Amino acid sequence: MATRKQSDSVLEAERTKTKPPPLFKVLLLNDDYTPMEFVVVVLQKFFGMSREQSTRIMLKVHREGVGICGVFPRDVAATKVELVTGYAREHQHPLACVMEEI
Ligand code: TYC
Repeated sequence: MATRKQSDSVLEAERTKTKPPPLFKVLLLNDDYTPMEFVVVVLQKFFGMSREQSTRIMLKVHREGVGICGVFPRDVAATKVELVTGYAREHQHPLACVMEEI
């Protein structure tokens, strides 16, 4: 039927306009107090990195002030930030972990 066909194509046009879900970078920030070894362990424990990759990222943050731990959907990124921040506070370190939309 002509009417149904028309409304179907309107729905289709609206559907194809929906945006993909946003992605977020999770970043570590440098500070003067958190031990290097602690940051390396955080990257291994919460981001599944090898010892070698963790050390590379930790040194990049130490030298440049900031580094990317990974890119995730909003909920996953927010959970990583919470877990890393909680773990750092439990160990009395000021390590800062934040998320930023791409
Ligand atoms: N700058 C710290 C130190 O010299 C090490 C460090 C690296 C801290 C990365 C935080 O995100 C960080 N002990």
